[in-house]
Amino acid sequence: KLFNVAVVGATGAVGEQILNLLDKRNFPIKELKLLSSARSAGTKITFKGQEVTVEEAKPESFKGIDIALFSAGGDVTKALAPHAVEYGTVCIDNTNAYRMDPNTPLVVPEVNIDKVSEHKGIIANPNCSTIQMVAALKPLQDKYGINRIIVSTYQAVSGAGAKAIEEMLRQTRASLDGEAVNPAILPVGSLPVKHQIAFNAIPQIDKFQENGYTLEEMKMVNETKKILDDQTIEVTATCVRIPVVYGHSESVFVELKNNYDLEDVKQLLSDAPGVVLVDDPANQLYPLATEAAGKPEVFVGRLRRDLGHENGLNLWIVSDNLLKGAAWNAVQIAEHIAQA
Ligand code: 11C
Repeated sequence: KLFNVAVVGATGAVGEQILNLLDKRNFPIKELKLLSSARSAGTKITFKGQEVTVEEAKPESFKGIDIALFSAGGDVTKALAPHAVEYGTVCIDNTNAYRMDPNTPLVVPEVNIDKVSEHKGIIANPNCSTIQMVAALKPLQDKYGINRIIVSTYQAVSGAGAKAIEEMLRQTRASLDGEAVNPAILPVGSLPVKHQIAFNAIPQIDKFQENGYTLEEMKMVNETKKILDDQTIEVTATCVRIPVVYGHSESVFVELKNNYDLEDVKQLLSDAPGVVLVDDPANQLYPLATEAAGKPEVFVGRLRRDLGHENGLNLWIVSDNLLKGAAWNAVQIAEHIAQA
């Protein structure tokens, strides 16, 4: 069977990766519609040798569309996805708009693909930093149970969009040349205060919430509990932006419910779908953002038994935030729907 597919946000950093993957995976497309804001409409994109003109996304754009992949920001999803659902389109949404909606499945295929069948028109793709963490922790949850997670992230600028990449590169050159860095985008484009990202680490990703955590940190807390389907798991997150272009890295402490065998944990992670164990300290092998960039898997290493907590385990988790963290996870869901 072939499908009419729409990509909303086709000109953005994630949209570009979605198109690459639909092409590479030979997704069974009958007709491809590329949609964007009015600003980017008219852009021409070549897909499988054919030029497709990007159209402004409107409610009626979804008539006849079977599957729509949204990555144009939460406001766009909120404005358009309900109309798409009325036309019978299945929406796979990369934004934060519906993730915590109890009627919307929040899906990481390696963890909870069965939830897709419960959808009522919209399936949410989790935040990038959550996806890679739960993909690695799921096999440990299944075998040993999880009480608690403490995570600190080292997130790439591409998570904040193409303009943040440009800003980091521009500031790096300016700084090396002894010129002013003039921060303009990070940490949050819509907030008045900006900070230098070149040669820096900014402990703020997205806006602060009333509880003192940032929205990115609260996404990790709430989405993790929903995806791992256990509201009792305690999650503490500190999310930090660093001057890396592609690939989020995470230092994770996980307290398991039961005593574990470290060699068994390594075996579980070696066997886990979509996970690659890179853990050979003797040869200085561990996951690196530069190695994970461009690859679809989640890389895990630096496995160590905690020195204080008997059931504590420390690990380092790295993945390409635009691929498994966004586009690839969404295309995996789309493939699942197409095969159903
Ligand atoms: C970042 N995690 O690195 C964010 C980007 O909710 O999908 C993805 C935001 C989201 O800045």
